[in-house]
Amino acid sequence: MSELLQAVLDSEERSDLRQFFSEIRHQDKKYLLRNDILMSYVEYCNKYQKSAEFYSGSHLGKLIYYTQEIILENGNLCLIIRQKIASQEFYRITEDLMIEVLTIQELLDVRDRFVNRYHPNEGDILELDFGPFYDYTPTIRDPKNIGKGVQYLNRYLSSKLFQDPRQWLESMFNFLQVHQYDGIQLLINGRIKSHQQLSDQIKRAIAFVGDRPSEEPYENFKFDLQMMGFEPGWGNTAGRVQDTLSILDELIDSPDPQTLEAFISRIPMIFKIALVSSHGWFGQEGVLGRPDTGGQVVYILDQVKSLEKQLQEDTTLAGLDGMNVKPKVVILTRLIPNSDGTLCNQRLEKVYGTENAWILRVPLREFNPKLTQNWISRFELWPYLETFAIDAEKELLAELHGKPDLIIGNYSDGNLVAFLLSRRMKITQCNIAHALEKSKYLFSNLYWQDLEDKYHFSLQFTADLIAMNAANFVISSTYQEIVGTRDSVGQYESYKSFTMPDLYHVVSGVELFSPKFNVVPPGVNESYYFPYSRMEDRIQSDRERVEDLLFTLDDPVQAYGKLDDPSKRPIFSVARLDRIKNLTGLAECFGKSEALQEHCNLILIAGKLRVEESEDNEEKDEIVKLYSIIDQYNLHGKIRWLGVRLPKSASGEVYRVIADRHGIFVQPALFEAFGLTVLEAMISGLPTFATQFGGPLEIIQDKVNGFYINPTHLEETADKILDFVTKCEQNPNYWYEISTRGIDRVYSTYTWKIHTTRLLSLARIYGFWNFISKENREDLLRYLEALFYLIYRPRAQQLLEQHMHR
Ligand code: UDP
Ligand code: LCN
Repeated sequence: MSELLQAVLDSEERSDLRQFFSEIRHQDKKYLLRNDILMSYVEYCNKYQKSAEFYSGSHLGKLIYYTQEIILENGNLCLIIRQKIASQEFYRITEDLMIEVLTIQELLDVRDRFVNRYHPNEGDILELDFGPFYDYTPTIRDPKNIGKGVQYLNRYLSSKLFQDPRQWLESMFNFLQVHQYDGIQLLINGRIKSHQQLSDQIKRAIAFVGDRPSEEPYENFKFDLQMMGFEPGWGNTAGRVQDTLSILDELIDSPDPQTLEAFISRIPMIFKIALVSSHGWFGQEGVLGRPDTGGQVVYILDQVKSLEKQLQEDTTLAGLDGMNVKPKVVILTRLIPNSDGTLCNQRLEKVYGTENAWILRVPLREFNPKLTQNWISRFELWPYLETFAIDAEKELLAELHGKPDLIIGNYSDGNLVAFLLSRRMKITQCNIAHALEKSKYLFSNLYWQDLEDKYHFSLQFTADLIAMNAANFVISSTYQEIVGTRDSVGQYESYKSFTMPDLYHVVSGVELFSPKFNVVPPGVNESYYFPYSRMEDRIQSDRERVEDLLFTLDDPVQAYGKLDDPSKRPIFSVARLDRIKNLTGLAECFGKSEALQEHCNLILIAGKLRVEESEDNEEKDEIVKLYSIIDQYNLHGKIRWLGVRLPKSASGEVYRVIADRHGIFVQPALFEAFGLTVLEAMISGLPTFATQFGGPLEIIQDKVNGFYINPTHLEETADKILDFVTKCEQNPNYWYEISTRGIDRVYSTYTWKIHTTRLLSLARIYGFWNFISKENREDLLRYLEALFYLIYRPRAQQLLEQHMHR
């Protein structure tokens, strides 16, 4: 039993526990989430005049802190306690404090009963359990190492592999033989016939290149190497070839995981990459701002540019330039015939600033042209994905002249397509979620049937389970995306167990300790976003135009609000007008603090100004709300609301112009999976205040290079900002200090260069281990296929029927 629970029971706090539970029993709420539990506890402590020491220092206080949920059932309480990251315990506690440990199955039944969806007489419900498939694969033990999968895998597998040197050499020899580019053999040829010979020839070749000037180009001695059994791929100069061969030589003689990683990272095995973002509305201009795009599009475009560059660099270093090797990256998305003036109806579009990166658009089959000719929300796309994958495969093969070496899925729908494609083509699959809806929408699984018409979560969560289990590796932007924090459940963690009443129970949905999870955060586009102080790279006329737009321009089409005093320090934010982005919360926070209004103006860039311009209900509500907050707090003269969506070049200048005026950036989202705007603001030099719920918690180090805010506590947030502003007024250096440290933080940790180097190294290493260990995942993949055909597909077809009648 939970040590904490036991400690409470064994101490005099036992009566407090009984009393507290009795208070809970008398509440109206029967399903309490963490926030409700904490609030009830505060009320309890106030009512019974408990000391501050008791509130947080007692066993009970700690127990409450770790209790994620309480469900009331027939006077009993079911507690879900998460005392450790990624691990939960379940208890039923009766009125007289009898305690029973619940199994996950029992807990899921409790939840079903709570929503009146428990029908034991009609037979058992389908249980999904991925646990057994992970029984034979290595798993990380310490939760703090979750997300460092590849390091762990390397250590684990190398120690196994190196135990049998003969076998190890044999495997390496086989691995070196398989690499080709467009049918041309790389690395070694048939002259090297065995692993013993490989080892001898490596030493010969090292001696041979060692006698040559280090800078001598590979082309000069390539035929000599070929005679010894070595094909292109080892390096572009004598020095580089010698280096690579020496690493391999060392690896053969005294293998260790670091040397192995260093060697595999040099192997030319990735030339063609496909990225899938199927729900689309994917383009380079005019596409941001639909409810479902935004960061995902920005992320992928920047990632692709950086990937292409990295692949080119790697190819050059490997000495393959002479072979006319041209890496290619393709973003696969849907073609949308009615594309609203964007290029989303164009089959192929080159990615700006690249040589060989493309957006490839494949249309959905025309089931009901009224729908399929148009943009379709990501929540409705499910019926089209299977046929999309079939059609896309042909197009991809044609476009890439063969199979990609790596396929990267984005978001739930793109990851499902990536699964289907990599299953058909047998290639390494990487998943990127950006955000998982399951934790974004409260009770989305428990009430899925009520939400189905609007959201189709039964399809989305099934797709998620399939894709995340199928992926060879998963990239997350943060640690907490996988397993949360001490007090909050991670996005992937929320798939560990859950009920979809009447559909299935998931008793083990994902192995969070699997080395497939790797934290690889994104970067920021450094040609658009750079520090305000780099005046030499800024264009004076752009700067003036942006200044005018932000502070003075009188144009009702673009801007609402005229500032009484445009010289006040600007508080700035930019986001889509989603409820969850909470720009209205920021306006209210500003409205509530007259002191803040005395010192600052509030500048918001929020896409639209008028309800008529929006097709999205959430957005419409937010527009109405923002106007009413401005009126309610009489913010006229103190706020500017810009209804524009700026091109990137201008948006970079916006942050810098705010920084010129020693302004600050606030990201007030109720939850933010990662938060690219936080990086953009910080690299521009803006002291940043960002939500403590989600990714920003890892990007920012509180009070060092930015600040956390709790966007649900408006007064507290206003005070934090005011405190900073007052400090800066007393000591202008303070602003510079935070600004500089923010810039440093981004350059040291969040660049695309770091991201892609890591990503490609992961792809190579997972590819290597798949080859070497012949990891047998066929049983898992068959199980996933069964899920796809037996659960996903019939539901997708049902939805398609509905679409046909629209
Ligand atoms: N963005 C923009 N114009 C806007 C709003 C947002 O260019 O009016 C960009 C913003 O600069 C950032 C991205 O869209 O690059 C939003 O990404 P983020 O991760 O902050 O949030 P998401 O929209 O993906 O939830
Ligand atoms: C989606 C989100 O919601 C953001 O938090 C991320 O920054 C963005 O995607 C890019 O990954």
